[in-house]
Amino acid sequence: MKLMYAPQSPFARKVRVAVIELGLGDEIEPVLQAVAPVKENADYAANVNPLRKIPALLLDDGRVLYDSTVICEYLDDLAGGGQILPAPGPDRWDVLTQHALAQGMMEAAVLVRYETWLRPGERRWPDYVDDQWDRIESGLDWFEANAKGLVGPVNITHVALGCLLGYLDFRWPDAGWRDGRSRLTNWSNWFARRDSCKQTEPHDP
Ligand SMILES: N[C@@H](CCC(=O)N[C@@H](CS)C(=O)NCC(=O)O)C(=O)O
Repeated sequence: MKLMYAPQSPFARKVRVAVIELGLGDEIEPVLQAVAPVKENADYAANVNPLRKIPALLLDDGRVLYDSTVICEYLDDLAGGGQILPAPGPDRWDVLTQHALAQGMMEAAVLVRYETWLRPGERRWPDYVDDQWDRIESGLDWFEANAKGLVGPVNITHVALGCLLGYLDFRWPDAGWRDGRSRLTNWSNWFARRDSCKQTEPHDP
């Protein structure tokens, strides 16, 4: 299987962390793929993902899977099921909802990145950027208040949250998300010690 990824992408990192946590490293060949809004990428759109986004997983039988959450579900199945996604039951809904929060924060962070790095200066909309940051801050507060629930075997919420926090450190090292959030900081230190985190540190290509 081929994983279309970029080393700075938090969504692609989610899949790369999941691959390592699930012990599937030998089955995946990473393939560097450059994508960005307003970048024409007709081949990729026609043959891989019409949305022109990474990550995408090319299966050996020719099928293509996207997005990161779908790929994580597929990999979880491949690893026997019930590994990073709980089996059906109340826990599953809690994990999926918390994952949706971490995923939404990641989407907000990538929107801020595009708005401040890609969009020409004269067309930027500071209120929009502030609003996205506000969503990220609210999510961080929620995880700080509920950090006790972040224990136990690694699941897809941990993977997404760890990648989001890593992306904040990578793009905005002075943003200070740790300030007043000691429980989330401790949790992040635990996640940072995992091999899956160390082997997938974000960097520009
Ligand atoms: N919901 C998607 C989001 C993926 C995504 O937005 N990836 C970014 C890179 S971090 C991308 O491909 N951006 C290119 C673009 O928006 O044109 C997922 O979970 O995989």
